[in-house]
Amino acid sequence: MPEPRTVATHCPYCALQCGTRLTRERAGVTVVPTDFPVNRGGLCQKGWTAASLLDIPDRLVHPMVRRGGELVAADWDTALGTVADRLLGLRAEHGPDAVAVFGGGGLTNEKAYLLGKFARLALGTSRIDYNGRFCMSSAAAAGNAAFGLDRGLPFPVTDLGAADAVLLAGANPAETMPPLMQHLARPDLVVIDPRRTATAERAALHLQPAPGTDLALALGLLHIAVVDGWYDDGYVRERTSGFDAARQRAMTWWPERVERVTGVPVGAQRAAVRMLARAERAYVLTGRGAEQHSKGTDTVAAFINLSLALGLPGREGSGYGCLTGQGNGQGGREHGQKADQLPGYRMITDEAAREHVSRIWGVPPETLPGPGSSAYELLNGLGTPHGPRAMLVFGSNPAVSAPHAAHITARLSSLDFLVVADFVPSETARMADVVLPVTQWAEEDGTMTNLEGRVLRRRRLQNPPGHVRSDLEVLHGLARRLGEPAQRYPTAPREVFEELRRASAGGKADYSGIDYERLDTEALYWPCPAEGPDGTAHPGTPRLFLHGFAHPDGRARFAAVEHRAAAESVRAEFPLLATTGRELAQYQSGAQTRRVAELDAAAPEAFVEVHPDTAERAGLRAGALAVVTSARGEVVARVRLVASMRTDTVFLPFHFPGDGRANLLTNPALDPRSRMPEFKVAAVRIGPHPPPGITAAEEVPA
Ligand SMILES: Nc1nc2c(c(=O)[nH]1)N[C@H]1C(S)=C(S)[C@@H](COP(=O)(O)OP(=O)(O)OC[C@H]3O[C@@H](n4cnc5c(=O)[nH]c(N)nc54)[C@H](O)[C@@H]3O)O[C@H]1N2
Ligand SMILES: Nc1nc2c(c(=O)[nH]1)N[C@H]1C(S)=C(S)[C@@H](COP(=O)(O)OP(=O)(O)OC[C@H]3O[C@@H](n4cnc5c(=O)[nH]c(N)nc54)[C@H](O)[C@@H]3O)O[C@H]1N2
Ligand code: SF4
Ligand SMILES: [Mo]
Repeated sequence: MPEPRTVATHCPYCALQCGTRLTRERAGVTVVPTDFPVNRGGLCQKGWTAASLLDIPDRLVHPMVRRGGELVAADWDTALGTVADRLLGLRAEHGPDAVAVFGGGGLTNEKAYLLGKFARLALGTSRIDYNGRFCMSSAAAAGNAAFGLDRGLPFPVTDLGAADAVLLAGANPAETMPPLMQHLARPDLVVIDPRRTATAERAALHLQPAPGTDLALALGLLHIAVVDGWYDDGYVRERTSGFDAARQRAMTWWPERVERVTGVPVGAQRAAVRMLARAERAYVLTGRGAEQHSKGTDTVAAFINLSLALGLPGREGSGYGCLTGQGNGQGGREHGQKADQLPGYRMITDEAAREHVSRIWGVPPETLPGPGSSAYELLNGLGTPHGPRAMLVFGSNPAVSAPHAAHITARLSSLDFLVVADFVPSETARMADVVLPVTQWAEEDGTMTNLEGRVLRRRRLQNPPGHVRSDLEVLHGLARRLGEPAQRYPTAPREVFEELRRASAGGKADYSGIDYERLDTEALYWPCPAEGPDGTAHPGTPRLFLHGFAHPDGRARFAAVEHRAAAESVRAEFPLLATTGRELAQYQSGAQTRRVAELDAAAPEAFVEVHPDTAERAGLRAGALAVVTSARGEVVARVRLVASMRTDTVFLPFHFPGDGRANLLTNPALDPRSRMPEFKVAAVRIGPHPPPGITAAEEVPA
């Protein structure tokens, strides 16, 4: 295919999807930011250096098949033939659910859609889920319950700039979405984070609760709003239901009790409510810090309750939102790679939804399998007597990013057959029996849906190296070899999108009015049905809920939630709480960013943030290696002394492999509704590495 010299596209990484322009120069590809609304000419260090991904030295350029224990180069026919033979064999022996699929929120809408279709039709398996389950599923569950619809931000990011106050609960955008901070320059920020992050540094007020106590804190803030008379009585009566039950729960969370449980002083609690309530326009936003808990759904619900009591959601210039994470974290959850969903954000158990989607797919509705199990449950079942015998991974690196990582790595090893499609030899790819090399962002077309629910074009700048194929071509090739009609799996992204439009029509996430041409010139947010009210093209929906919430009665619902402790508490053996998260220069499991020289230099290894007093008690000094141990495993990380840390808490980023994997510690306790694991709370102890008395030369974590 001819290669354009320059294209307007978007960053390959996070959900902000900053606008960029790529140009091929003699010296290589350059990236410059565009004046796109979310980033307005800004980019973070990852975005600026993204072109390095296009010529990383260990890029996967040909398929590989394991022979005699080693992965060796193979041609596509051999690789795809091997996969099809093994899958057909396992299916014949153990039934269709013997094959599982694990997807990712970095996949384009087209890939996510075709992957869901491939799993249900070509494999006939119910066992498909994706890494978004580890990301914003708690916010999705709480948002659906409260508003009848889940779209990360129900308003454009640029609206934040006009607010007077913004509460950020468990989000650190100064490191995770730096260009977003320009939209938060004007509002007074209230930041809830156990750490004094770069974001907290810029806040008017920083509340520093113990990890896992936000639910008590949010109940306490609602208590103050009610008792001090800050709540919006008219809004509550006209636009919501369930206030009385929620208020009753909050009544038992008086400020002194909240201070005892969370560590947040009464005065700071009052100041936070006052700041939000006095603001003409205000927003409550949650991030992974509030969500990645075994009670993440209830915690988000409690923050939504607060926002409803203050009359924010569905009002111009105010609202509640969740900051989604991955590049297509939003779209990736709408088109059928979630265990319980079909395209258009339809539920797989809904008869009408099955009818609609199966008609588009040209199969009888009863061919569609039912709901499968959630990401962690899926991984936890691999290789067990009734679990999957084989798995295909597209767009995730669970060997590093799944909780209780040593256990999950063992489960991956117990599979009869593992297939990974990736463009780098990730830790998971290196465990595979077949590795399929695929195109990346600048080598493909497609669409992504950003954190605002705005659908964006990803544009191809150049052809891939070597024998690389696109994910769509891989799915096509496999489906054919599994006996599916070839035309059922188009390889042209535009063609897949045209089908996705029809499959999503009438669903909650309706894309039927969107096409590639419109996206070239218009800003389109879903839902965007085929026709507007007056028969003209629908303009899309930048702001949801202004005229009512998505429940049949148009009202938002308070949730009567109660605080509960994290699944694990400190005890003599494990006297500290470990929490985990991100740093600016690394992305997720690090599979991509650890391969970019500038990012690797900026953030080369696992570290643990510790308060100086805690470090002293543990015999640790700055820059030395520590071993952090939980009931599940131990991690080796370099000590950073941070005077603003809570003395009962340590923090580790999860971007590093080997014995620096923070997920060796994390607790896979699941939220009962969202099935989100408790990434943010584990009971641990910390000590020097190697332990005192052993004088081995200091090892650097791998
Ligand atoms: N640099 C970088 N940027 C990224 C990513 C990346 O890997 N690297 N990933 C992208 C993705 S997929 C996502 S999901 C987003 C995530 O974006 P964020 O949600 O901002 O990221 P985290 O660092 O996981 O968590 C945010 C904060 O939660 C705090 N926290 C920990 N425990 C608790 C708690 O119990 N309560 C509260 N209130 N806070 C707590 C942590 O200290 C941390 O500062 O970032 C996206 N952007
Ligand atoms: N301890 C702890 N663990 C966490 C979290 C935490 O806060 N703490 N956060 C969780 C969250 S929010 C998330 S989102 C997950 C993310 O964790 P992962 O799912 O591991 O995410 P990535 O590291 O982005 O892995 C994506 C992989 O897919 C590849 N890839 C990228 N694009 C494509 C594509 O288009 N096609 C194919 N085939 N491959 C592609 C990349 O090269 C990479 O190897 O981690 C979770 N794990
Ligand atoms: S904030 Fe996100 S989208 Fe923007 S440049 Fe950084 S990683 Fe890319
Ligand atoms: Mo995420």
